[in-house]
Amino acid sequence: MRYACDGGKRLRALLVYAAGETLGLEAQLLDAPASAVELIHAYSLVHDDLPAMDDDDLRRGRPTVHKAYDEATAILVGDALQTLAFTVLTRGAGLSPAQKLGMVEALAEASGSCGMVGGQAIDLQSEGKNLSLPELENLHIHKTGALIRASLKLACLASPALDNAQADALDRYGKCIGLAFQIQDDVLDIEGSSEDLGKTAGKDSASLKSTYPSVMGLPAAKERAAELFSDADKALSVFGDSAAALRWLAKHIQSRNH
Ligand code: GRG
Repeated sequence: MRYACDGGKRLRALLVYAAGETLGLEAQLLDAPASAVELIHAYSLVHDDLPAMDDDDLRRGRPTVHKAYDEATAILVGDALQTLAFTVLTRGAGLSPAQKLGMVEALAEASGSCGMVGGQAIDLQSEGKNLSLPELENLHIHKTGALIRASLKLACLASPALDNAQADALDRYGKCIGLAFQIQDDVLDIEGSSEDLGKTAGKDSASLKSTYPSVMGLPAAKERAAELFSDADKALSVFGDSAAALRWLAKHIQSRNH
């Protein structure tokens, strides 16, 4: 489990903390939700890499968990990381029982069949098919976007005085960032210096998947990502300077090369 959690950009945790800063929350309140969302993310990567799914040999520049250990261990590691996420949430310091319950519900919803797992199922069913743009967008809204969006929601749930305009703005930012992140991931697979570039070389599943560049062409995919980053920035206008960390994160994601 420690091996699976090593490394990574910690993007989802950073989103929780940055949204918390925007809402004027103490960082300590966000330790549990930030850890929980990263644990779910780590579990999803371990299972996504399994031979029955994407069958990848490398993750974060090292052998995947089933390569470093074995397949049965990787399944159990994913299972245990997932349940640990909810244990961590229930023990969140400074959060009321109602806040913890809300967070458990939000994270479960985003991770399960209506969120990330649902997206992964659509992804598996889509292999070898040419998806339309709305179909591809729907896949990624669930597979990658749901957890990114949940990161913002977890921060909202830690706030005692949140108004609807703030909640809507953070949700819009999360939606835009989630999709833009995925488009950029597809673009980096083609032209970036991704640390995992080539990890799927020779694996059938990688070449059978629709991507933003394959569906709309590389220039249009880059344009769509830029548009989404700009929409994310606009969504933050209600916060003024207090959203500086979220603006910085969006810029950082936009300029990443892995
Ligand atoms: C197996 C239930 C289940 C779900 C898997 C999220 C997911 C669903 C699979 C990941 C597949 C993948 C590589 C998608 C591309 C975009 C993405 C989510 C990349 C990994 O996230 P990063 O870049 O990873 O935030 P790090 O390593 O930085 O944490």
